[in-house]
Amino acid sequence: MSTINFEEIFETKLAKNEMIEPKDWMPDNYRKHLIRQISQHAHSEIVGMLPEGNWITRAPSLRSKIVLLAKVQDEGGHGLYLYTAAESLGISRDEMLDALHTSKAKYSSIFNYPTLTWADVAAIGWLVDGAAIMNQVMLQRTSYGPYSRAMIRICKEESFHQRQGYEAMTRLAFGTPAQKSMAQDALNRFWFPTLMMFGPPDKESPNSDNAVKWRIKRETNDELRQRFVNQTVPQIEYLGLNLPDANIKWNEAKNGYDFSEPNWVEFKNVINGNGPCNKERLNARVNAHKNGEWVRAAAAAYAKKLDDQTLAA
Ligand code: BYC
Repeated sequence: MSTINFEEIFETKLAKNEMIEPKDWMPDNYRKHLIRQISQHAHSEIVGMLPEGNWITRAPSLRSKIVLLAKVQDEGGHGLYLYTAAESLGISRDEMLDALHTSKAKYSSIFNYPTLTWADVAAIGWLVDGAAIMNQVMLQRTSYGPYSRAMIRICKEESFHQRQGYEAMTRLAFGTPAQKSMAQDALNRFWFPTLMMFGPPDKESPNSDNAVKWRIKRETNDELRQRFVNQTVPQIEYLGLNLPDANIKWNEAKNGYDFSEPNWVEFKNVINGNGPCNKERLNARVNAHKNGEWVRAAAAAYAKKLDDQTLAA
């Protein structure tokens, strides 16, 4: 009797660019890697609602308020698709939220920086969502089916988010001198934290080898960071703003821009809980979870009532 070689089937699917689905056999480390990445991605979306949510009541016009409200709601939705994708790997929502609330799980470093002015909201849309798309376009073709499908929908919405930010930045950059200087200040403060979103340099990225081998990532942290800089520098020039890094210079030989490395010591501090807003962000999430307890209890009681009625019928 022949035995089924599950590992071989898994490897063959990867080699043929086929998706791995929840009921397929997969190596334990592949499952763990995905749970880590997808749950942290979900946490990033819901923590990412906070810095911009802070500006909904202070948006400068009714139009910008409606657009920002829609964007922040989309981010809540992205978190939900991603939690559901992670649940299909055998972890519960409660376990994931507990890991976030006890700082065992990370979320994107960028959301630990404050949004001091309306231009920061514009910079988040333009730069942060721009960087997120750069990474997520690649993730649409990631090897795990539910993650890939979630990313296809998320990317469509992220393009609108990036446009929203670029439009707001354009208004400021071509506005009064005071607006232009607000735009410049936001660019200066968000530039390096945005470059950090792509993760540490490849040579210091412990998860990249497996991620590339398993086709979870199709491009490395450094490759995506370089592409982001190449795409964004002409936009800065179009906006008439000063480059936020004196070392940005076109390099013909590599067909891309040279630029300074972000401060990786600062990055490590931020991802280890010591950034400017880490405590504030985590407290906001923990309190929101506590305040939502009655909603979860009511939903569970209602679901039980429906089940009891079905059994009784
Ligand atoms: N921040 O080996 P590495 C959005 C951690 S939200 C914090 O390179 P990997 C939006 C990394 O987790 C979109 N931690 O890791 C929402 C690892 O630690 P652990 C967010 C970071 O996984 C609202 C360690 O450093 N996007 O768009 O191969 C409003 C070593 O790193 C960061 C995603 O989540 C960081 N920046 O690569 C607006 C995309 N970078 O986990 C916008 C999905 C690294 O071993 N995630 N670390 O303890 C990914 O693509 C990858 O996980 C990363 C890191 C590129 C982020």
